[in-house]
Amino acid sequence: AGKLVNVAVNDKTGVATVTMQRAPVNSLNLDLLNDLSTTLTQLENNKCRGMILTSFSNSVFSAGLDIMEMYRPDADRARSFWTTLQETWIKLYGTSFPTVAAINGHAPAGGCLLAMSCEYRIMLNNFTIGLNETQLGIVAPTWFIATMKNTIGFRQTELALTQGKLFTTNDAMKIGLVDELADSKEDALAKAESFLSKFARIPPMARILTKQSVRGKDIQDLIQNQERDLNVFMDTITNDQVQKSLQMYVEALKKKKA
Ligand code: CO8
Repeated sequence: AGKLVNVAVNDKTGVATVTMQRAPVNSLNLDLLNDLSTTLTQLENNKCRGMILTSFSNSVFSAGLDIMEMYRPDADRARSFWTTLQETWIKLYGTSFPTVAAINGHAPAGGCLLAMSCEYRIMLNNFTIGLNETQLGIVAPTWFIATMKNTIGFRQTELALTQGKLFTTNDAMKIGLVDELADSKEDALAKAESFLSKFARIPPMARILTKQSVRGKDIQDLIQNQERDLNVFMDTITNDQVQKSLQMYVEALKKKKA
């Protein structure tokens, strides 16, 4: 992989634990996305049996997209940033191996997207998760929305997205955004292994084709509209009003500390 992602493979089960490790909050910049994307390709090539996605941090799973990639951006870098995000999602959403997110901290926006792109979510108590884009003055991309609809349904998605709602672990559990609770990271990892072990008894080809059949349409939608989606992103982040919102958001994040 790369230095921002650690991959540990369990020799007995063939399950890979993929740990994002970009301090302090795993915000998804171009480098972390590149490492995630490369990792997914490597796991695919090495016939991985299952993947657990988690974080090095004990308070943040991922803070979502790195706002600094969108704030006063360099156009070329912003284009490759967004293209890499699209490609990472296309790979993660469509992996041939089963995937679980062990959400051991907050998972706003892009962090929630990563978690929802896995097939199963186990979350520790007292954290938050959701697509809060509208709170930042931006509209969640169509494929973020599709991923959420596929996870919690149309009604809950509409309610959550229009408010930019971040759910507590318990509330996320109630609406099915999270499948299982865990008391600690160790507990979450054990529960993830247990979920993945169910597939030992399922014919792999039937499992893979079923997953493709369930998720394929939304992946194809993005592949067919990749350029248009990139242009929407570029138009959004070069909009003055959006830049003002991002500036206020960046300042609020910094002020929180003082
Ligand atoms: N990007 C860049 N830097 C960040 C981000 C981020 N997303 N989140 C936090 N940081 C920085 C903080 O500014 C702070 O920096 P510094 O140390 O220089 O002051 C440092 O990371 C640590 O942050 P906190 O002190 O806030 O850490 P906490 O542990 O107290 O809180 C949280 C962690 C809860 C994750 C909190 O940092 C937070 O809420 N972050 C913002 C999360 C967020 O709203 N992300 C949205 C990103 S947008 C996105 O993912 C989708 C955009 C889609 C674009 C579509 C366009 C068309």
